[in-house]
Amino acid sequence: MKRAGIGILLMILLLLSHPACADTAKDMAKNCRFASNAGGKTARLTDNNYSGAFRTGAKVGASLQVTLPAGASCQGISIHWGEMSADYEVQVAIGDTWETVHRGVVLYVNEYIALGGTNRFRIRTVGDTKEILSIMQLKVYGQGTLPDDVQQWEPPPEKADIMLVAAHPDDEFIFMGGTIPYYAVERGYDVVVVYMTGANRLRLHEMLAGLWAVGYRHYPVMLGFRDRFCRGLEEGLYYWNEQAVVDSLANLYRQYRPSCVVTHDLNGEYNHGNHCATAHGAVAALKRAGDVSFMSDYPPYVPLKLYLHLYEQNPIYMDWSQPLTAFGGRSAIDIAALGFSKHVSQSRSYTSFQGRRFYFEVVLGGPLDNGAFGLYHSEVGPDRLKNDFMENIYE
Ligand SMILES: [Ca+2]
Ligand SMILES: [Zn+2]
Repeated sequence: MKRAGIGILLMILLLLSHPACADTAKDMAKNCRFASNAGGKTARLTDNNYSGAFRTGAKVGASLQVTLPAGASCQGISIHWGEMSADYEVQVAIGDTWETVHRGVVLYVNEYIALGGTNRFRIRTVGDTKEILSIMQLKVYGQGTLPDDVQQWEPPPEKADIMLVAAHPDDEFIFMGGTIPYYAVERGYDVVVVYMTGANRLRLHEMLAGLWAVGYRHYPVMLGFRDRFCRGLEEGLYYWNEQAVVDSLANLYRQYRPSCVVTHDLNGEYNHGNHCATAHGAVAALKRAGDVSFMSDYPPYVPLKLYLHLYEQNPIYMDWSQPLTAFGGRSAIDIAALGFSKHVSQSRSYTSFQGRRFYFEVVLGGPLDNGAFGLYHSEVGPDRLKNDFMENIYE
């Protein structure tokens, strides 16, 4: 008994001294002092709200200066950008001068920048034109292990094993179920996630939080079509412009050379015109991408397979309920539901479908079963196992 007690004590001491058990870095933004040289509501930087951004007036070198509490030091910051088109730089204070640690365009809507331990820094626009600095939320991390939800995005893979084409943020989970956690994380395939719409800032930040939560690390591709509810294919293609839809998807096929494409139901899931246009565009783009007379920056390429959600010919079934090693035994559907839970503004939203109220949620089964797909196009023969988007693909 005594021995065990000492053993446990030793173990606790060992755990305490082990760097992996170091404290989680805290967000100190609320305790910082903010100073802008061009106005803007600095309270919006820390209100955990994505409907209004801190936004300066237009100024050459518009800047936000951040001073930490005395004695505190910041290892890095997360910037959740508002609408920002200007180049920017982040500088840390060294005595009376400023040293630039990062400079560039806004690549990702949510960026982490390491500052290496500083008490005072500033974020400013660069160039000799009047620009606006716009930030939705700022996180200022002290020392310790960065929390898991600090997003550090990587560019999309150069070549995709799977390209998932969703109309809107949240469709990737509601209708494509466990595709992202299962293929990108559990099986380690290169997955490119494409959204037809660009979405507003709030939806954009929710989308990134959702992708990050399921372990996806590549920044998604957004085509910027307008999110607008309309009924059916005809309206859907009219609002988005059919040729623009097909050309932009054909371009992406050529650029990322996906072995397999996974997208919406031809009937728009519940006849939503944006979903119809996405599915039909993805199908029509097969031909366009392979057409030598279609000019783009990349050579012709045709994806080997294309799956449509709910397509009744050549059906396959993805049972997302299997336990996954990468997620400690949790299933792809559980993880997809976790991703969807980050879409806070969409929770409890619903549509009417087949005379019934259909709540948007991530569950297997039901009339819009996110495990049910069909093989629309294949250059590698028919599926036999009918449970794997990557069946017959060996490259
Ligand atoms: Ca805010
Ligand atoms: Zn949608």
